[in-house]
Amino acid sequence: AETAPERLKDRIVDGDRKGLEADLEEAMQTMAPLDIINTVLLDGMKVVGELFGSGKMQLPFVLQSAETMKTAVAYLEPHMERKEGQARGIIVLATVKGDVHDIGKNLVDIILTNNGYRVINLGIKIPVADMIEAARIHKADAIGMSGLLVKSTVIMRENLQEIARQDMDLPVILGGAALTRNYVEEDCVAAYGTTGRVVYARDAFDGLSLMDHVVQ
Ligand code: B1M
Repeated sequence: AETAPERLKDRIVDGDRKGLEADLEEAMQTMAPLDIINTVLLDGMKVVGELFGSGKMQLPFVLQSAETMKTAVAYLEPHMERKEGQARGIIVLATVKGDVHDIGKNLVDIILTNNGYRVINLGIKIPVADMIEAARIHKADAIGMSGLLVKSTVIMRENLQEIARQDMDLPVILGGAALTRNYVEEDCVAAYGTTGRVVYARDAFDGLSLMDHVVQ
């Protein structure tokens, strides 16, 4: 490929980390780090998803791509603009039980952190009890759940029922590729029993504006 962004996209698809940093440096001469992630790198992951979904790519190679993506994001992160000042709010963030996908969740973490929020990132495969406990301990303003499997959308709805059962009335932000706005706004809202307290984030920026909205 000719340009650094084109090479970076190929690197994600091929899971090729050799020379990654040089290409990232070159791309940063003309693009902001976040734009590199959102256009170039996520474009590459999209191709990976399509190849995997159609059986043209095997799981170990998907893992290589994911590792390359993570390395690239980690390299770019210190170069991102960060809003200083008082913490604007606290969110407990987790990938739900049974789900290991964390690239999207970690992007949400970076974007919220860079915009003044304190993020308690619990990691992957997190049972709802752990989210509830962390929210209590840290006096969180919101809980954010991520999950990419269809199965995870069901878990999210169950988690909401459990949070409601615990008499917690925190806003919850849901995100991940298998979710639809309709599912969140109908089924999940019904499960939680409160309107306007469960919201759907299409992407990480949506997560930020929702956080700005729920924490006032
Ligand atoms: Co998996 N995987 N995977 N995978 N994987 C998908 C999700 C899949 C759609 C691929 C496919 O078939 N086309 C498919 C799910 C099918 C389904 O459920 N219907 C799938 C499968 C089947 C599996 C396994 C079951 C495969 C197997 O073992 N046979 C297995 C599951 C293991 C488990 O979880 N128990 C598995 C494993 C893996 C890897 C480990 C190899 C790797 C993950 C590595 C990692 O994350 N550390 C992996 C990957 C990389 C993918 C794809 C290719 C890419 C996911 C990704 O990182 N995208 C994925 C294909 C796809 O999604 N179409 C796929 C980039 C990321 C930035 O996007 O996370 O969606 P995303 O985040 C977005 C938004 O959704 C949103 O913001 C981000 C963008 O700004 N967002 C939030 C996400 N969370 C949010 C939270 C918020 C707000 C916004 O607030 C709280």
